[in-house]
Amino acid sequence: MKYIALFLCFLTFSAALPAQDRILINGERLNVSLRDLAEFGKTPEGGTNRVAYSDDDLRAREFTIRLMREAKLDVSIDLAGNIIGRRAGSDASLKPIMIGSHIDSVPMGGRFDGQVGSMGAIEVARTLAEKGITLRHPLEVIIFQNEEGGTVGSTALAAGILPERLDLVTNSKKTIREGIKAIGGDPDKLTRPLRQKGDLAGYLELHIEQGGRLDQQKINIGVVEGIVGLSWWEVTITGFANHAGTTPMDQRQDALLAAAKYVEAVNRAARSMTGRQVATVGKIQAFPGATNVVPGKVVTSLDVRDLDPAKIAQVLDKIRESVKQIEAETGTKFEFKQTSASKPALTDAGFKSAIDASAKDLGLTTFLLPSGAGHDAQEIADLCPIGMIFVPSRDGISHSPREFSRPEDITNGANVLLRTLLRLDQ
Ligand code: HGY
Ligand code: MN
Ligand code: MN
Repeated sequence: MKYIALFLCFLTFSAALPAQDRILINGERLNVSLRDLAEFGKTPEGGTNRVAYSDDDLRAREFTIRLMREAKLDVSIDLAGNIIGRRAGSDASLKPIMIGSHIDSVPMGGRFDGQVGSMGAIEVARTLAEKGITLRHPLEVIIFQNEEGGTVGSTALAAGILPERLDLVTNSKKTIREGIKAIGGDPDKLTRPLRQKGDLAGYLELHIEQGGRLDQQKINIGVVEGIVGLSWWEVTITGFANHAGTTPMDQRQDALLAAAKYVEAVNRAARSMTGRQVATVGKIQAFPGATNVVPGKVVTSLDVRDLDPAKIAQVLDKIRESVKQIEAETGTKFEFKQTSASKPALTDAGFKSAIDASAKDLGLTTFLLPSGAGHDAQEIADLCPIGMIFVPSRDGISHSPREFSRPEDITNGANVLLRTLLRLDQ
C-alpha cells in the first residue's frame, strides 16, 4: 500500500514538472557566499554597515561580480550602476526573466536583507550552469544599487531619475550623482527609464520577510501578495538660534522643541486611524548642536507607508494639520521636501500560484502575506509581472544587527526561486 502511494505521488510529481526540474541548488555553497559577503562592512555586533556607495559597498560589489562570473554569467554594469549578469536562452523571440535583489544595507543593518535574494539569484544561475540547463527565456540576474536609499537602481530602470534627486546626499555622504559615478554608471543618462514596458517577461525576488508572521506560525515560505507604497520626506524646521542662558523661555523660537512636538504628532497621525498604516521619524539633527545654544534649525525625516495610497495621503494631511499648530506655538517654519515615493504594487496572480506550487512540490508550507518593507520589485512592477518569495526572519527583526534567517530557510527559499523560475520558463 505504502509503495502504491509513493508511486502515485511520484506520478503526480512527474506530471507537474519535467525531469530537469527536479534539480536543487547547493544550499551549503549559498550560505557560504552569504557568510563571505557579510565580511564587507561587518560590525562588532555581527551586523552589516554597508550603505550604498561606501567603500564597503564598492568592495562587496566586486566580490559579487566575481561570484556572478563563477556562475558563468555575462556581467555588465548598466547606466544606473546596477550589476547585471546575463545567461542566454534557447528561444530568441522571448524576453528575459529577471531575478535578483540588493546588497547595500541600512546604516548598522543586518546580514540578510537584500543579500539573501542577491546570493540566492546567483546560486540559481550557478546551478543552471552546473547542470547544463538552458532556459527558453534569457535570464538576467540583477543586483540593484542603493535600494535602501529609496530603490534608486530600480527606479532608474522603470521610471528614470529626475536630475534634482541626483543631488540628494546619501548615507555614504556622497550625492546619488557622485555615487552612481563611483560604481560605474552615468548619472547624466538617467532621465528616461532604462527599460520599457514589455522589455522583460517577469521579475522574481527572494527576500527575508522582515516581519514575524512566518516565524511565529512556523511557515516555510511566504507568497507575497503586495508591497506597501511609501512616501519619504526631508523635513527642515527653521527657528532662531540664540543664547541658552539669556533668552527667556517665552521668547524662543526653538526648532528642536518644534521637532519634538512633530515626532509625537507623526506617531499620533498614524495611530488615529484604523488600518495598518505606519509613520516614522527615523532621523534628526539639530543645528548648531551646542549645549548652550537654543537650536535654530533641525533637519529631520518622515517615512509613511500603506498598501493604499489614499491612506498615505490621509496620514500626510493629518501631519500637516498638526504642523500648522506647532509652527504657531513655537514660532518656527516647517519645510517638507519629498525624497522618494514608491507606489504600492500587487504581485501577479500567475507568479503567486507558481511560487506556491513550487514550494508545495518541495513539501514546504506556504502563506499569503503583504510586505510592509519596500522592495525593488515594486518599481519593476511598472515594467512586467512581478513575484516575491519570503523566508522567515527570526522574531521578525530586520534593519538591525540582530536580523537572522536560518540557513535551511534560506536554502528552501532559493530552491523555490529556482523551481518557480523553471515553471515560469515553460
Ligand atoms: O525601507 C525599506 O522598506 C526597504 O528595506 N528599503
Ligand atoms: Mn531594507
Ligand atoms: Mn531589502
